[in-house]
Amino acid sequence: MSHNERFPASRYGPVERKMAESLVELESRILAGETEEDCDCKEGMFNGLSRRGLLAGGLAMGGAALAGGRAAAEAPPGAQEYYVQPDPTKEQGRIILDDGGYGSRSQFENEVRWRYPTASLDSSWSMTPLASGHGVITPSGLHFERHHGGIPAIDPETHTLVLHGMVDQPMRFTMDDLKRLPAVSRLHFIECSGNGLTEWVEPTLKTVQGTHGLTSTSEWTGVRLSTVLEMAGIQDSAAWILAEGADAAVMTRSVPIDKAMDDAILAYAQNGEALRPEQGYPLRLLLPGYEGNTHIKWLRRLEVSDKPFMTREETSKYTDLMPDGTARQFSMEMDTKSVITFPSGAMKLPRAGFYEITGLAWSGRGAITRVEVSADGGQTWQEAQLEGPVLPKCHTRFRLPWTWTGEEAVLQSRAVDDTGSIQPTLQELVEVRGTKSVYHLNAIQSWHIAANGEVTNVHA
Ligand SMILES: Nc1nc2c(c(=O)[nH]1)N[C@H]1C(S)=C(S)[C@@H](COP(=O)(O)O)O[C@H]1N2
Ligand SMILES: [Mo]
Repeated sequence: MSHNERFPASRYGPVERKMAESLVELESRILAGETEEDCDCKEGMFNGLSRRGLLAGGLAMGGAALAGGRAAAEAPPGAQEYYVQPDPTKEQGRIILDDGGYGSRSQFENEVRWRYPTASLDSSWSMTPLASGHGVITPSGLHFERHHGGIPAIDPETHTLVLHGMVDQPMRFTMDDLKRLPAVSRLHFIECSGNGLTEWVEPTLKTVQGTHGLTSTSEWTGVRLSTVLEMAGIQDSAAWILAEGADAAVMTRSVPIDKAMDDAILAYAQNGEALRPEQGYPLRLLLPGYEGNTHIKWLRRLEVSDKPFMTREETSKYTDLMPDGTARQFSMEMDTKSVITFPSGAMKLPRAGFYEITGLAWSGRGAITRVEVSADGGQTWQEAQLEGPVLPKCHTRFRLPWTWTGEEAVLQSRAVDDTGSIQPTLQELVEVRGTKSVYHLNAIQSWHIAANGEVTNVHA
């Protein structure tokens, strides 16, 4: 199928199409790297990146992975190359704090985020390698990214958050002011509503990193937004609040005041340490379950109002054109969704026999109550086991023991949340949403297992 049919102009604007096309190219280049002669993973289930594939990925990232004096580039990003003892019981291991005291991952682990190869390096995405993840927490260094104007370096000593508009007492907070207030720590996913946008018309990207990698989960720590709103005193007619970032994009979104008073967090920490710069250091807005775009990073201003602000990101962008020509606006809550991460696209099952099928399920409206798995393309379903604790608006790990007979199979997962919302098939979703929008694809994902064990992305 040509890219024009795959990304038809009725659904994809020129920007989305270009982005989707280049992502397809990038993924195939990275996968091609794996077949180079230095790859020892051809027969492996997980089809990890070869070092060469990694370099290709690194170059696509604008050489970033090669910068910083690591000329030899022996160890993968985030790792250091150490001497490997032939028998580690016969000599001392390396000395403590050799790495300066922060630590690094094993030199044998090499998964990295992929960047959507957009035209510019500062307005871009990167995607979480979901296939190699464990449990529900995304390592901070692998959290997906979406930046509209690059990643600013902000000094927390001078950064402030201004709160004004329809409040009794306008306020300005330093980071120290915020850190004195009562804090909460919560696990929540963030998902970009563009996650899966290449997949509407035909199965397009080959890996789960490509099809689903714009969602990640962290433990976020910060002050509840309701705490500072109560301090400032919001006026009776207050209904919306504008959040503004301090990046070059000056990203702005309007948030309903009920959400702001409910579970919104002014987050300054992620997975037990300060936010990563990529995630909005020193301060970001966390709106559990809402589409990623609303989680304003590098947060510097909040303005309370009686109406939404109709910013660019909630009018020309992040709206969904419906079949009747009207647009859904403020489609905030991320829909119930799940995906099998093992086995998933571009892997190869070595032989028939036992495997544990596993994946992630999540809903922006509440907690996952049930995930069912099918191995026959949706004809029969079996309930998977949910790994507890099952938290609201958070990735939930599911598992199901499976014996592969060695015959062709189509694996699918279908999630249900505690509002009763059931993950739809792609056909059901298109019947409701039509063919004119690219955001909010939460359809059931299908992975085809061929008789030789190869796993591919299909529409079933
Ligand atoms: N200031 C600012 N906030 C922002 C953005 C941005 O470009 N600038 N991108 C948004 C989008 S579209 C998404 S999906 C999330 C991504 O958050 P992450 O990069 O931490 O994964 O941040 C949102 N917040
Ligand atoms: Mo996004």
